[in-house]
Formats: sequence, structure tokens, C-alpha cells
Amino acid sequence: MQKVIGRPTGLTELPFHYCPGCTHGIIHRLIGEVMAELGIIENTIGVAPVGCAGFSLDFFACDFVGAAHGRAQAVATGIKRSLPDKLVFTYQGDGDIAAIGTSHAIHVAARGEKITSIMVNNAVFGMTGGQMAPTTLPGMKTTTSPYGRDCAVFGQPIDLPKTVATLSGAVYVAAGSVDTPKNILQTKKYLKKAFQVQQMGLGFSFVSILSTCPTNWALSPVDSLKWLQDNMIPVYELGELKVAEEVKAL
Ligand SMILES: Cc1ncc(C[n+]2csc(CCOP(=O)(O)OP(=O)(O)O)c2C)c(N)n1
Ligand code: SF4
Repeated sequence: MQKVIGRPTGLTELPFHYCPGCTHGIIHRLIGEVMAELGIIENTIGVAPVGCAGFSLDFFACDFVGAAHGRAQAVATGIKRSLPDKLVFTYQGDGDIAAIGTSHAIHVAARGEKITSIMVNNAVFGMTGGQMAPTTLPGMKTTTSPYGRDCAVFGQPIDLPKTVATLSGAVYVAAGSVDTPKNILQTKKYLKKAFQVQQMGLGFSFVSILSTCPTNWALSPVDSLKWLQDNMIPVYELGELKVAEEVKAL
């Protein structure tokens, strides 16, 4: 029988060990496919911090470096500046890039570092047990906000891609989701364009992706997708949030 679909060459053979229904694996697959289609696996270096997102370094077939919590973009900056011909990307959770790593997220965008950052937004700190993150939704119950996020005390969620889009060195900013086949395919297009922007040396490219955490949301995999659709998509606008003039020609 002819094999019509298989694991993309951008991924290693190791089976994912994420919780059932966790969409980190879908996002991994998209990045693996994009690296294979662009023919860049051998020339790419990924950087992952800690968190469930940090497990990614086992799964991608390119070179990978582990960084401290929140510091992936600083490490990626150093790698890219010393090896400018390499394609360098970071793969970070929202708790990582929008909390402890916020300063890097702002400054790499302001400086226009020629790297690509991918933020996986599941609205909580996943690995450590589902604590409230800067991305936690208003009223959302987490292990550290058992009565729901009180925005009068903790402020409104940070929509990081929108903030990054205001900075001049960020030339491509997109926000995707992996809740439906349509959104998965759309997110793949954003990821591909983000890598192409880096190939062209145009500036900083950033893709934020809405993702599930069924374990910490205490929902089934299917209910998690529905929860993401009903609660996250109304808060976090999807689409290409910034396409600079030089990127439009791509
Ligand atoms: C300096 C430092 N502070 C705190 C931690 C504990 N820690 C490990 S993973 C993590 C949260 C990761 O959450 P997120 O970035 O949202 O990724 P996810 O697990 O959801 O993929 C934290 C706080 C750490 N390892 N190092
Ligand atoms: S804890 Fe959440 S983010 Fe981590 S693997 Fe499980 S479902 Fe995914």
C-alpha cells in the first residue's frame, strides 16, 4: 500500500510525550513541515526555554539549544549575530515569553533582530501546574486564581503580538490558532512566511499561536478545543497583525 502521509522530515522519530489533546504536537508538526518544504532543516537552529514548550528540542530534526526560562530570544540573538547565515527561531510558551521573558520580546522587536519567534499561548503556565499567566483570560480560573482572574487586581491580559507589532523592527507579526483544520492550515502559512522573512533578512518575525492545555484547564481534549474557540479567539484577534512594506512583496 502506498504511504500518503507520514512524519515530516523536519521532526525526529521520537513520539510526542505531551498530554492527550495538547496542541503543542500540532504546532511542532507545522514547523517540521515548513522546515522540510523550505529545505532549511540543516541550516536552522532552534532555541527553546523551559516549560512544556521546552520539550520541543527533542522533537525537531534541526540543531537545537536549550535556554533558561524567558531567555530564548537573548540566546537566539547571540547565535544569529555570530552565525548570520543560519536561520534561528525560538519556540516559547506564553508564560515564558509574556512574563519572565517580556523584556527580550520587546527589545528583539525594537532592534529588529533577524530571528523568528513562535509563542504558544495556552493562557497558563502549563508545565508547573496551570498557574495564572499574563495571558490568562478575564475571569478564568487557574490554580493561582481559583475565583477567576480579577482584572481590577491583576490587569487585563497582555496581547503580546499586538504589542510587538507596534515596534519598528518587527516586520511580520501574525496570530494563528490550531483549533480547526482551517486555522491549522492558516497558521502554517504564517509560520512559512515568518521563516521566509528571515531568509530574506528583512527583520524580526513573530507568530503567536493559540493552543490547548487540557490537563490544566481540566477539560477533555475535545472540550478544550471548544473552550479555546469560545473564550480565547474573542480575546486574541487572529490574522496577520503586521506586514511591513518590504514583506508585502513576498
Ligand atoms: C528562572 C525560573 N523561574 C521559574 C521556573 C519554573 N518554571 C518552569 S516551566 C515554567 C512555566 C512554563 O510555562 P509556559 O512558558 O507557558 O510554557 P508551557 O509549559 O505552557 O508550554 C516555570 C514558571 C524556572 N524553571 N526557572
Ligand atoms: S501540561 Fe498542558 S501544555 Fe504541558 S503537555 Fe500537558 S496539556 Fe500540554
